[in-house]
Amino acid sequence: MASVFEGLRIDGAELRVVSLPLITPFVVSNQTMTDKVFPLLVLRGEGLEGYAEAVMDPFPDYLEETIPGALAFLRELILPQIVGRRFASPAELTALMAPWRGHRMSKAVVEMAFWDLWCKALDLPLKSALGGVRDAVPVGVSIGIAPISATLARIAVAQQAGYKRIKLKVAQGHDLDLLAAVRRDFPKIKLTVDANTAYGLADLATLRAMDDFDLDYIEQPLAVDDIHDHAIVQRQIRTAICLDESIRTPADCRKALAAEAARVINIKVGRVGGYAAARAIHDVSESFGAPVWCGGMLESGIGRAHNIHLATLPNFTKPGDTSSSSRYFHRDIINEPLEAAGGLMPVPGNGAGIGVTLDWDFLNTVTLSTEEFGA
Ligand code: OSB
Ligand code: MG
Repeated sequence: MASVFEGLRIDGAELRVVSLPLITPFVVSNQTMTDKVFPLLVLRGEGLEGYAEAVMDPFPDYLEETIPGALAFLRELILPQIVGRRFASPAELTALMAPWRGHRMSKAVVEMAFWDLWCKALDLPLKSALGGVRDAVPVGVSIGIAPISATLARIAVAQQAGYKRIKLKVAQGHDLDLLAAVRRDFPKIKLTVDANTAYGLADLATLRAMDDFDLDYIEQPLAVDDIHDHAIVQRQIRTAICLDESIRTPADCRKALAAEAARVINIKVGRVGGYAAARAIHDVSESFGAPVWCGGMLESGIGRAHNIHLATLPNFTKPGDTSSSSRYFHRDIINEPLEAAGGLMPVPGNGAGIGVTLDWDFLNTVTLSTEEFGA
């Protein structure tokens, strides 16, 4: 173990693309997903393995990054810089990648896999290394766009399972009637909506009408790059705005909260480029008195485990999107179940790192491509 104090050498890396069929296609305002396709990165060192999955989509639907772009960036630029090199801490790896602009989801998968590997070398749960304070995290569900009757049925199932909040995807024409029907059947549930940038200032009347439905927040109503217009809308509605896509850096978070463009922040470690940025955004939000919650990108068990560890930090006071793996997949690529009970998702594993292990045999059956780097 002494060698860890001199730094941990990354001996090799394995980069796969995995495709897992979704039980139910996921529909949001600007995309429909039938299979969850994602890059999976394994970093090797000290005879151990660190794992992470990347959250960019095949096409640039959610943000600009794409899987083909990420594979090129990882293969040609990042992995050749880090394989064979020794890092004293995850912070040293973050610093190496910091001068490169953008590519946050690609940088995140590398940093996250290294955190897992580093924690395993130190025999420390990831949650402890990050400064987490919980053994289980409160979770809700995110329900995609579907006919109102189907949505009501899915809410009933999630309610019975004990989830602590229901988030509904909304878009123009799939909003006020939906909310009226949901509130008629479920007057008391904790309810939020996520527009994934579907609205503009011209929709102010619709957004204002959402005040009638006692929503905990409206997530990302306007464009990715529009903190200014979010502030205009926030001044004219009572319901809190929560920002997701618009917050990529701690500075974005500071500017949004200072401008009162939002009162709640969604943190996705992949969107913001890794744990260093995610923790800084957590801290900036706390300094403004703004609660945060952990978003999701329909991750497999590897990304889901990372999300759960992150959500143990103290200011993650609202339920996150990291619901049970069995809601998404018939079979996951990890050996351990990641299942919530009573709206609480236990932190996986008592051991080191992310606390879950790969089911390699099943993984091989859902792997589209594999590339090896180094030894
Ligand atoms: O905006 O939070 C989002 C899924 C894909 C892309 C964007 C988002 C989502 C979700 C799903 O809301 C959250 C989850 O269940 O993992
Ligand atoms: Mg969102």
